[in-house]
Amino acid sequence: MSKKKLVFSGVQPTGNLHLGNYLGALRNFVSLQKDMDCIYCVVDLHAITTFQNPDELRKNVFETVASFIATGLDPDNSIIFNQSSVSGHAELAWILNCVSRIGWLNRMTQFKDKAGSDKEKASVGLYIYPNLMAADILLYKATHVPVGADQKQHLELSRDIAQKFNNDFKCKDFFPLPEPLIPKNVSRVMSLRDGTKKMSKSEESDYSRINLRDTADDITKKVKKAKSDSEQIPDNIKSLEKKPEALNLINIYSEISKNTLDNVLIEMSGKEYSYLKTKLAELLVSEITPVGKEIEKLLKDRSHLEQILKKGREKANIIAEENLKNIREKVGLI
Ligand code: AQP
Repeated sequence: MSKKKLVFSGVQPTGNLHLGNYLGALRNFVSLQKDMDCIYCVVDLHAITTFQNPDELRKNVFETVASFIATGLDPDNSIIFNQSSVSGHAELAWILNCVSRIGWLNRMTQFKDKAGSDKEKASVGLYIYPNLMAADILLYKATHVPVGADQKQHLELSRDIAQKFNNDFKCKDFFPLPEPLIPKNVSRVMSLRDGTKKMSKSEESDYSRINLRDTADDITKKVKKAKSDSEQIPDNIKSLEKKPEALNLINIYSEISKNTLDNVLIEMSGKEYSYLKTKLAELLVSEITPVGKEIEKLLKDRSHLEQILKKGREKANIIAEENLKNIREKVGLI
């Protein structure tokens, strides 16, 4: 690790990665590798904040690594590993549990969303999840964190925790305050069935999302069935404000075609959504299905994926141990 800026980000191994993960995170991860040192982590400790079947979890860890590689992450260039294999994450999380404030956690909207109406029954892990996320980032003193907009609040909390640690232990600038790197246009890819909810692995209906492993047929069918609008496509974005599903399709099309929203509206205005859907499905098939095929190929060689994780874990552990030594000293732990 030589360059000054350091990127850290994680993805939960909770199932098939989807277009939201791809546009909100993975595509960004890949482009950052060129200019910065990057650490990409399969965050299995985050995954178990909600119950995971152990066999499924193991399978999903490998699938997430395969998805990283298939989208273009280079294990010789970036550090790729699974969170639980570097024990420093859990150790620093404990220290940060003692720095973070209950009032701060009470404001986290993701906990409210994920815990649902019966918060008393949610795991303690789910509640303190943002402290573990802060530990993930600060363990490496990462300066930049590429995430989707859904993680912005957690990242702000990580900054608050870093700042409080630096103040409490009188070590100004010890932890850098990590900057979020949030994609501008599609920071939040929405469900194809309900444009007010984000596209998510845990959403019950598979028709709500495009998975990276979907076949061309699946993708075409899902796009065709996606909710849109009965009116023609307007020539301005304001008219789409109350039509979240239609806006979502336009946003995805703009991102996948690498065209601005204004240009997309010039191209599409006055046309039916079925026209947009046909074009969108074609683009998605050509961008996503090669990734899916690569994932399938990589999954056939488990030992190769294990090697990637092993190499990543060793490199991550060196940085983590070095930083932890200083952290323990600051806190007064012997
Ligand atoms: N819909 C989305 N739009 C944009 N970005 C997204 N991300 C996730 N969903 C979208 C970004 O992908 C990265 C990895 O996310 P994650 O899988 O670790 O956790 P998540 O945000 O909780 O994703 P899911 O799909 O909703 O998982 P489940 O259903 O298991 O909770 C993050 O950078 C995230 O912002």
